[in-house]
Amino acid sequence: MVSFRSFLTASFVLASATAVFASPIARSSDLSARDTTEELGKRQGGCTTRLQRRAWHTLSDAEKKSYIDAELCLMWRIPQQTGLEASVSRFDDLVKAHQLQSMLVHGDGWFLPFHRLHMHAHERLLREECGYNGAQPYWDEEADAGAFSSSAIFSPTNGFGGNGVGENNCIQTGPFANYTLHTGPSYDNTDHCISRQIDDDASRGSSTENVNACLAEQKFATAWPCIEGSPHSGGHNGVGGEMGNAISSPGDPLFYLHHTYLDRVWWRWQQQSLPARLTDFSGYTTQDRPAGGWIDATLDDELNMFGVIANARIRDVMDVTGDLLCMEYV
Ligand SMILES: [Cu+2]
Repeated sequence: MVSFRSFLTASFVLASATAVFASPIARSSDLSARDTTEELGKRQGGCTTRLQRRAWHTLSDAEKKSYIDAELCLMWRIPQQTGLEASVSRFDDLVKAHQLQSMLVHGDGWFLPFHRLHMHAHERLLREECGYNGAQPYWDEEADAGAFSSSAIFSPTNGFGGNGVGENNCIQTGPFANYTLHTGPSYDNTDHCISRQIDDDASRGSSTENVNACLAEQKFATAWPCIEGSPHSGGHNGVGGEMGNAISSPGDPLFYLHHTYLDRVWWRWQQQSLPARLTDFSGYTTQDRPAGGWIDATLDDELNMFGVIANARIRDVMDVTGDLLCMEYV
């Protein structure tokens, strides 16, 4: 099994900034309409209409365009709201919430719940701050495993742009070419491009065979390391570049389609035994052993969103059809 360690140590070539962040970001007057999750839950009175998350390749061209346009809005039009160091845009806010606690939300029990909430945060910002009407799509990586380089998801016209080129592997086609990241690589805050270095061999990690092996696990205790192993590494290292960086990988917008694919694997696993798997949760709270000894993660642990959206407890994200997430995979 490819471990998180190999993902963590995936080489990253520091990209020098070739484009200036020339965003005309201005404070948007409708940002005050953003509510905490508690307020939203009260107002909506629970989950009535589930958002339907679909595979990217099943979206119409118009649906793909509306998703990409909303992502560009988060990147270029909506200013940061968290006050976190080096964050300029709302897109940066999401990258920071991952970067700042990378050692807490990988390689331990919090891995799947945190990324589930992080995907929800991204979906919510797209909808509430950038007028997106759809749900967060996922990348059906099983269909592309072993052949990422020929996937339509890298289309320059209907997708996320192509592979990186040149010394720094900066992407130079598609909607996100010439975007300057302010957070990363790794723990640095250095202006750099979105880089990719597609690796078809590494992308085999996302194969149906590997996903099925995780679905066959009987307990969360063994299911989460399986999901974080091959399927997780397959997407990150198969795309490479920024995506190959365990700490700052949310800097590539593909991150959100990759982790939504992984979240769907977890939900498929949970669905095999409901309601039991809505409360099957375990693992430690950290990747490395704290000086005082390991601490068991619990359903009452609070997931830190660093002010991007309200924090949530793990028990609130266990059921994707619950009041907070209110969605389904179709
Ligand atoms: Cu992550």
